[in-house]
Amino acid sequence: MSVRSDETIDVGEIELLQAPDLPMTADAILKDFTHYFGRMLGRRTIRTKSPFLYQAVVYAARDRLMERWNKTRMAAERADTRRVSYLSLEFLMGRLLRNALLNLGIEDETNEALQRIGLDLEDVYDREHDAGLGNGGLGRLAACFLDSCATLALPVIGYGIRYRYGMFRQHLEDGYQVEEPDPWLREGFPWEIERYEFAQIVKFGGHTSTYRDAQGKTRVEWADTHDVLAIPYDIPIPGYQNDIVNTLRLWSAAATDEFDLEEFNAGGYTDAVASKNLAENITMVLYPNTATEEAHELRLRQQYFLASASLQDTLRNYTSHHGNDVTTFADKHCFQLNDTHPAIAVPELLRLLIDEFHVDWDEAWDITIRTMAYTNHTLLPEALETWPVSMFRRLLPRILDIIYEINARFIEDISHRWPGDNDRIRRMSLIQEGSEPAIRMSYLAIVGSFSVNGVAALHSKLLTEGLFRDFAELWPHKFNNKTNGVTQRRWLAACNPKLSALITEKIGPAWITELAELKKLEKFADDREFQKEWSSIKLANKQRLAKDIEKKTGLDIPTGMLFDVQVKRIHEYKRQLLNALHAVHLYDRIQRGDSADMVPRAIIIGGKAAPGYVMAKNVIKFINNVARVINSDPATRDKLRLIFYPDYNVSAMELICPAAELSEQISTAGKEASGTGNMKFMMNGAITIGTLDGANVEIRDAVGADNFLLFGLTVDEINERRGQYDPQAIIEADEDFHRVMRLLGSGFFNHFEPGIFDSITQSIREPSDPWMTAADFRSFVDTQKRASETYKDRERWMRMSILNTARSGQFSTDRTMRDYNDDIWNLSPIQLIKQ
Ligand code: 26Q
Repeated sequence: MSVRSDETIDVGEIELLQAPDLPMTADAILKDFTHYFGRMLGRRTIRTKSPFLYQAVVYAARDRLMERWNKTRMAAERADTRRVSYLSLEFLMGRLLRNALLNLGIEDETNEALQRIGLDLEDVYDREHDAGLGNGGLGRLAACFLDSCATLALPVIGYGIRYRYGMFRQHLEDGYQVEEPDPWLREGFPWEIERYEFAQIVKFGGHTSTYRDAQGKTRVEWADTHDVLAIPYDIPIPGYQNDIVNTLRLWSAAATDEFDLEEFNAGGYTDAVASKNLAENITMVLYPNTATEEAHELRLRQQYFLASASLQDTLRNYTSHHGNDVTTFADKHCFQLNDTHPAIAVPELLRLLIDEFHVDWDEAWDITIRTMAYTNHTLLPEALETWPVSMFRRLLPRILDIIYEINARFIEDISHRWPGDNDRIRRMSLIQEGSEPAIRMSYLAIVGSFSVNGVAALHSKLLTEGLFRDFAELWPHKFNNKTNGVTQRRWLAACNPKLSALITEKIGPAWITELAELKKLEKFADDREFQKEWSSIKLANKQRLAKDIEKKTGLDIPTGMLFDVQVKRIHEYKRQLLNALHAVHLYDRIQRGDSADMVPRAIIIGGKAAPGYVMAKNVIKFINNVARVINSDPATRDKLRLIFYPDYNVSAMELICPAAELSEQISTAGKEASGTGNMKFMMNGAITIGTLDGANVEIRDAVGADNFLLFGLTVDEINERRGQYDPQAIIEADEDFHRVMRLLGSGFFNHFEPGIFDSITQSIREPSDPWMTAADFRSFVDTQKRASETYKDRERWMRMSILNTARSGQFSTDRTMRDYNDDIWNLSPIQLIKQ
């Protein structure tokens, strides 16, 4: 034993946790709960609404995770196998408690423990704030991936940002969306462990200069930088009842020194302390998905902050095993880039290898392109990320040097392959020329990666034929598809306990880790008894949702109505507007007395609009105005409801998808990369009404054309139509459509707010409307009618519903992660050390 200069005592390495595992019994859980509530949190009286109640339950569960977490880390460290870092600016985790208990296998025990002291576990679940560190699909996908990787025992670590404010909360005022900050950390976040010992320094600003080192080699120095400290906070990610606990590591920014000494000496004490903010601002807030908006410098800082801290952390881990010899780095690590948001990791890895590890360019490049893999999530050209070169020069001069060097060498390669093809060079250059030259982040990601994938079969095909065609021609082997999925642990087992129990009763519990097992439900599709149970569970879930909606909006929905649901971010390409037009059409039918055989419907629409997306916000106002008219008209009471579900988030979806009967997946063909809500609905027995877009194509193939309500133009038809699209003519030729547009034009839904929907009606009548809403109106309305007709035939509908669940097996992220692992990552599962 020796005493070091910093007064800590070095006892060598002692392995703790040789103690036996904590018991997983109700007795032991209650004992621990009492300990945390009373002794650690220092509370005496139990009130149902108290956050401390929730916190104490988390600590009791966390202890049990912690043992497994340490063992998982120990096993991974000892085996020193290849691992993956999943880099993402977003992890939309939602709540963690229910999932943790389910995966630990102690939901019943915890429930029993709490019941003994008169508490209800459901109330405790409700006390948790959503960790809303993401915008939508891309962020939630990352969260589902982590659950599946832990369940498959794959050594994957998530790296992200610990935003102080996540996705904004949506309020409605007079039908308008109002954004409010989401202070999700205010009552503390008991899942995280601060790991100050792994803090990293990230550089910004300054300038670069070259010098010769002792060996006479030219080196680059990046000096006079403003440094920011990156502090990691770890969150445990348990696998399903397999004793594996992986890690989500979120970085938080802090000033490197408590205050800047120089400024302090110059007498600017307050300025010095205040400048801490500059550093800490970096992780203050999640940016909404408005890639079309002007570039925000702080967003670029976030991207570099995440990439640099995570890469340094990975290199630290690597060197602890292998010293400074990085030749095998690419064998040991792979970075999966969740869209281009962390693509700056490509030049950053080169910088670290060249400047810090003194590797020469060719070797550093070889390591980089054997290490990076890129996933694309969009087909919209306007959504491809670019950053002004001028911003890079100011913020990250060394990184800009490196990007220029990558581009110079890349262009050299192209001109060898296609001599004199200057147009191609201009098209493929990483730098977009113009009055404000900009870096094309997707091209940087493609050039720097060994794998580029889309997220559904159609999307991946369209990428190689369109946006990335030149690159696919150059490197066909890089391009591949990995169809998205969702984790059935959250999206069926946890959120739909009644259906889960019924399924398990019939086919056993294997589906929880092998979703393809659901196929075994097919044989019950025509079983009347089973259909009855299936239908009564759906009804119970509808009642649960109706209660929640009543609480949030004051509106009561008769649960006999067909629950017709569209929840997702509000975007023109997703065409919430088309859905609203259908609602107006149904209302019009009721008004004109054409509703005798109408199936009563509740149309539920929910989602957030990016704060700067004027058109999307107007669509929300439009839906709310139409809803107010419909819901307050006695003539429609028994036939039609339109509900805008406020503040849609992960926890809301957990109530919504088990209750949905009709799933609206109605994007303009060729615009939705995949969709994942479509999969959650299908898994819970909803029938899809959808276009041939994204993963809808694969959903329809899986469930069969008879069990999917297809409508609308295909990608090819949309493209053929462009240029000769005449929405006016379509409206004139269609009596129903004409009436709908006349209602809108007459100001029927905005009597006291003249003109507010002009931009909406104009967009529908616009020949250059990119979303071609009018083109699909007729086929949408007809197909909705087909849906209603089918719904009347209860047995037919139940059969379709059961078959949707039964055939959803391939849409598990377990399958997605196996695909990534087989084709891109090549990881061996973690083998826990038996004791
Ligand atoms: C970019 C630059 C600056 C600020 C924000 C952004 C930004 C942030 C988030 C751009 C896009 C996003 C999110 C995109 C997203 O969620 N895409 C969805 O990804 C899902 C998972 O693959 C797909 O299923 C959806 O089809 C796709 O829309």
